Amino acid sequence: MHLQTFRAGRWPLALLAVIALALGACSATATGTISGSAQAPTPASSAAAAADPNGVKIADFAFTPGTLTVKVGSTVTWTNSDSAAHTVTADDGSFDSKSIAPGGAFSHLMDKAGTYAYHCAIHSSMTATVIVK
Ligand SMILES: [Cu+2]
Repeated sequence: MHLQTFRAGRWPLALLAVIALALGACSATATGTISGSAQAPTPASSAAAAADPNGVKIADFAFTPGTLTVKVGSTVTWTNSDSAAHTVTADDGSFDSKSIAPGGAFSHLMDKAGTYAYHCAIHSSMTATVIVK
């Protein structure tokens, strides 16, 4: 008598557990669908952050920009994105990077106003200018 009552009381609990599991599975699926569609394409902000106003890119045997204007006290960084080694050599000898390997970089502090023409000592056709104001 007592055992039968005990067992009868257990069954609804088991059913509730099954229902709860089923509901849990349903809500989990719904949540997954929502978060999946909420993954909107994120704007490529890294491209804007990579733009250095005092940077010169070396690529395709050329300095870009060909003329860079910076303020006195700026550090200019040349990045060699080419497949060949290059140099950043001031025509007046005020700075010289020596050979910059592909993927390498060279920085120089522009602490005096002036117009600095420079070239690549390896490839004489590569010329550019930094104007320091
Ligand atoms: Cu070069």
